[in-house]
Amino acid sequence: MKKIILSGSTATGDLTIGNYIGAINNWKSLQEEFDCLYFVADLHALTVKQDPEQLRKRCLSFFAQYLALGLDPDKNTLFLQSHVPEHTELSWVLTCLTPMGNLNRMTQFKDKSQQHSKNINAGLFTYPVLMAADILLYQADLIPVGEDQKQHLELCRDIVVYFENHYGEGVFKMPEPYIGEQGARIMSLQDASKKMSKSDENEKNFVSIIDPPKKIQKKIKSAVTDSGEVISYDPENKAGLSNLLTIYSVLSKRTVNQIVNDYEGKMYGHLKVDLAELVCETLKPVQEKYEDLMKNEDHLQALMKKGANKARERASATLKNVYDRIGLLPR
Ligand code: ATP
Ligand code: LTN
Repeated sequence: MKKIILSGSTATGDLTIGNYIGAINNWKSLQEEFDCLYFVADLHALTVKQDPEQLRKRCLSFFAQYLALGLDPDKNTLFLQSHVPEHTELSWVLTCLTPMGNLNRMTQFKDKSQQHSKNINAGLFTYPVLMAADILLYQADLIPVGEDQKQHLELCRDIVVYFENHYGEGVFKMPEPYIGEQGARIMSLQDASKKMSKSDENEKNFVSIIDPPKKIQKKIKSAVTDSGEVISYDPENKAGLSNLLTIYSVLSKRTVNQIVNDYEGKMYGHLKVDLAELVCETLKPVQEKYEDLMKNEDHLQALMKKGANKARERASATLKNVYDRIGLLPR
């Protein structure tokens, strides 16, 4: 039996090369060895204000980008979170087991409620419980998530313990974080002290997967670096430059040292021009596939439906067990 992997990305903003390098590219490499479920977390997106028309478009676009980036719908279960109603059903059960105190400690809640101080809704607070439901429904063994999501995964593990203390064992599997080989964290292009984030208000901070080449060139060219002249990897003193070197290294599959050697005696500008070209080259086939996919919405809908059906089969089995265990009558 293959181990089960599950992960998702919230449907906010535009998928970036940070998401690609830090998440989706790794998801892709796992699809041969594991039983993988990847979804678009559209329900999680509702914790911030959304324009309905934009959200609809974005969900379709994210799904198409998953495919274009190489996630194979035959090898993986690819779906939209809202297409599997068991997520919200289990989420309610888990909400009733989760102490407020645990949620109060979540740093993402604290950060996001500062960012969205006019819309601190209850969903923002219970976000991690829905995430726990996402994971536990599928008996997932391993969860590839970035640093920022580790605390949520820890909470999910706590919830399993709370459930088992009250209702006994055997309903959920205890999930573990999956730490990939290259856990590269890509930083913002204008401020390398914070991570590249897809819902950043300033689009100069990130390169989106579907940015046209001209835009990519412009953004990389205007990436903030120090005023030095020697190309070297030094995240502390040359954070901006080091971030560009990291991106270069991951996309070219060469070590940072090799790249630094190649650029000996050259200026930052050279590196930027070459990096922009590399990013455009890497994204070119992805963008072509994406354009193709977006032309045929019916096909995308059909793939979504197929994925959701596959997911529901598994999710409903877990939910049935849960309802039975907690004393709800069969329907
Ligand atoms: P948002 O800005 O909307 O909060 P995000 O860019 O942080 O979004 P998520 O949806 O939270 O993206 O994350 C999707 C996946 O991408 C997660 O596994 C996360 O760890 C990874 N990821 C996000 N940003 C980066 C980054 N800059 N570098 C590496 N990995 C990243
Ligand atoms: N909160 C996650 C997205 C997400 C997720 C999940 C990741 C929602 N549910 C379940 C892993 C497993 C994020 O990365 N922002």
